[in-house]
Amino acid sequence: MKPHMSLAASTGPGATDRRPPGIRDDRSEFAEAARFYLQLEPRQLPSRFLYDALGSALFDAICHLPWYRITRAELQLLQRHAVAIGQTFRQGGRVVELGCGNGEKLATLLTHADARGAHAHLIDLSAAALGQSVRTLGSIENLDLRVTAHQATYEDGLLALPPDDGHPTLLAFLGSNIGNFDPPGASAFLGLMRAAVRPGDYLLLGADLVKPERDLQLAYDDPLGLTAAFNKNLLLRMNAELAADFDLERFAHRAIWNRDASRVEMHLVSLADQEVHVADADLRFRLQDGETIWTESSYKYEPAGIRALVEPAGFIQRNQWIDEGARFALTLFEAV
Ligand code: AVI
Repeated sequence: MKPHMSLAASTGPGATDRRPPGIRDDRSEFAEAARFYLQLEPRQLPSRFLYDALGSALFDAICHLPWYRITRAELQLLQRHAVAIGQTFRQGGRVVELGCGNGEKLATLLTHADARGAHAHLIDLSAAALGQSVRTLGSIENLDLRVTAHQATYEDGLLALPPDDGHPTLLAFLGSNIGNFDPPGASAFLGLMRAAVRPGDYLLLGADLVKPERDLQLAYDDPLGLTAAFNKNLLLRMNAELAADFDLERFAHRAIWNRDASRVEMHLVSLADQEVHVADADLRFRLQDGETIWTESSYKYEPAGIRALVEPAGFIQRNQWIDEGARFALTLFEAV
């Protein structure tokens, strides 16, 4: 997902959205980004580059960790409130999911809603994710579901949506992917989504909530080390794709709860004074012992903050369901 045009003003890990593997993450784009972001102060890399094939597999594994509760909490909320959510696209309407992953969330919603005759549009950059989602949705029986896959950036996919023919539309942006945008980037992206629908259509947004620091630490620095591997894989990726010479032993994963900014930051910490060469980015630089490369921001919200973020884009909040244990919110907005 890379609604790049509208987000061009944003920079850094907090500004970049999650993008599944492949397609436009070609090497020259990766090299260009590495060259630019690794020279900033503080050094950083856009989080979308976390998702090559191995990174995506590691992220899928993270979603099964007991400490990372977003995915399970969201599935439960979708199941529990599917009937109410299903009213928004009624029979024969459309559901458009941005970043469909393996299709499990949409399948859960459609199975438990009265979604007969609905038309699901899946927008994702990853052909593998789209294929998996189409198979998952295809296996739901008795729904008379139509499924269209759009292999595209979010922005291009939204622009390419066919006219709605008078049918209501529900846009679904789940998994707290919104949290990987910084606030200006999130607002720009919400504006893009609003522009793709008409008054009376809906947006369903999954967003992770502020919770005790200890819970956030365990979610983003898990005892099994999967999140550390997910983060350090960026170095492996630069070595493999950009002829870099990062010594993975000389870096550690660090997750920091930045309370003032309300975000968890992932960093790669240099464990020594060292020089690094990223040959294909034509870049050589020194890292001091303890210096970090900032690789992701994951913003956490208060329930009212979600409303405050979304409504200025041209929506009005209609419902909000919260999993208090996991501190996760699913919020339904109507376009006005
Ligand atoms: C994809 N995104 C919403 C995840 C998050 O929680 O920010 C990515 C992730 N990073 C570390 N663990 C999971």
